[in-house]
Order: sequence, then C-alpha cells, then structure tokens
Amino acid sequence: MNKFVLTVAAAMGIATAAQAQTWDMPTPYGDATFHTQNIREFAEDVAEATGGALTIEVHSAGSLFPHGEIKNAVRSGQVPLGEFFLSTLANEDLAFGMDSQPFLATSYDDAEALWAAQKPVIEELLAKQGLKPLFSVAWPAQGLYTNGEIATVDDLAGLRFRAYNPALEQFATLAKAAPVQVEAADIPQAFTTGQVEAMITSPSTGANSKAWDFVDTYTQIDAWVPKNIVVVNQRAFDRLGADVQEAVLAAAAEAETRGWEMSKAEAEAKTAEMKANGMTIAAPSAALTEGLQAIGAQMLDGWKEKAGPEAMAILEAYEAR
Ligand code: PCA
Repeated sequence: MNKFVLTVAAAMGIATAAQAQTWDMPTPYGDATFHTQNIREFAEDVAEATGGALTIEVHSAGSLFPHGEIKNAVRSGQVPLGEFFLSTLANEDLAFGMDSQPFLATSYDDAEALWAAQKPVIEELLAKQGLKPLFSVAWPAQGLYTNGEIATVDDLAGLRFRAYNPALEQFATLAKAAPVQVEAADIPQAFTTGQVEAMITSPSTGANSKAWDFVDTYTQIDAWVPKNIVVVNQRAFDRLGADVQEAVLAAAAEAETRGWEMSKAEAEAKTAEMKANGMTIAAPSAALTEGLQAIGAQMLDGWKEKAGPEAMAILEAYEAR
C-alpha cells in the first residue's frame, strides 16, 4: 500500500492489516504485582477484541521509563499509554492525592466512594494535559512494617521511613520519622543497605518484597487505600478507529472491575503469606490508632487550607455520600 492510501485509510479510521499497531506501555511495578497482571489481561483483551489491530506491549517494573517519568512520557506522546501511582501527582493538584490522606477512606467501600467523587475532577484535570484516564485500581489498605511492635506514635520517632508520595512523606515527618523516597522495586535493597528501616504499604507490596527478610511485624493500621491509574494520550486514542477505541474502553472498564476484585483477594492472601513466613500480624493498639489518627486530622486541616475548589468539591461530595 502506498503512503497516500495509508494516510487516507488512517484518516478514515479504517483498520487494515497494514495498520496493525503495537503500543508500548510502561508500568512501575513488577510482574508479580496484581496491577501488572491485571494490565497484561487488559492488553490480551484488547488484542483479542481488535483481532490484533492493536497490540499493547507491557514494560513492567519501570523498565521503559522510571515511575516518575511515566506520566510525562504519555503526555508528550513518547508512549501512547502508561500506568502510575495516582497520588504521586498531589504536588500538581491536591485532588490527585486524596486517596492517600490518612484515615479519610480506609475500606474498599470508602475507596470506591472516593474514586466516584474524584473521577470527574481527575478526568478534567488530566484532559488539560491531553490525557484520558482508562481505569484506576486500588491497592489493599496500607499497613505498617517495623522491627518489633509499635505501641505508640512515639515509637516511630527517628526511624528511617520509606515513602512513596508527598502524603506519606508528610505523615512520616509528623510522626517524627525520617522519610526516604524509595520505589517499590527497590524496597528489599533499601532495607538491606539500611537506607530505610520501616515502611507503610499494602500486604501485596510487603509480601512481594519478602518483607519477612528485613522486618518482623506487620501492624494492620489500614490507613488509606491508594490507587494506580492507567492513562492514554488523547491524541493517540483519537487516531484509533472507532471500533478499536470502543474495544479499548470496554477492556478498560473490565480491567477496573477485575482489578478491584483482585485487590480484595490480595489483601487477605498476602497477609496470610506474610504470616506463613513468620511475621507477626498485629492489630494496632488504641494508643497507636489514636496517635496516627491525630496526625491524619492535622494533615486534613492543612489540606483544607491549601485545597483548590476542585479538591474541596471532591471532599464535600465524598463526605456527603
Ligand atoms: N504498593 C505501592 C504503592 C502502594 C502499595 O501498596 C508501593 O508501595 O510503592
């Protein structure tokens, strides 16, 4: 087919064998992560539904772009789509970080309600950057990994504490710990080299990093339920034929539903895996819960002072549910 015919075919959105394309998709987390597994299923569904017209090649564990660059790589069109941890964008707008506000949404029901309130605003904010959200999936609730039992917030003072977003950095600082930003894939090394000695993350990431190799206690503080998001470059999406676009959106909707189910199943299975590997699975003491919730309340007060109208609207919609 000559170039002219191809261009006309492309402009008309006609899928031809010659047009079959492959999309590279960077993701931050490793292959054992349920988010990655869910995304691979999404890619298979798209390939199948489009009869191979669109193939998505998943590049996991930050192998194509480091986590912190994935959003801008999609925005600039270097790659057509990618996944990242939504709340890492909280410095752009507080609306992005709300799922990581300590003790604001701590169950899956809360998290679903928060996402429903967040979604229209996130869509609008990302649309300004030429990005379109495809789906978002929650991690299991975030718990505390330490050596030895943490009876009160005071026990966290001075600990080198792994952080993964601005909210956790602030939370650790307010607990008088010393936050250090570390990507999930680097957790084992950060502990073995002494760069960090405690963290807050899900049982998924805890078990996948073999937390039992470097800490002995998991305290189920269930502090927040943060999400990953998959976004596509709007222009790349618009260039797809209408039938392919439809297939992508249908597979994305399925991936969102499936991902939340996988997350729920993981919460229990991965906690059991940590227990089976010798970790103590502890409930937080009343004093610890009280202390952590006080930090959460302080953070939310500060948040309200800085939040723009969009972020405030999310909070109000969520709280009015
Ligand atoms: N795992 C990711 C994000 C939240 C989670 O549970 C991490 O620890 O980086």
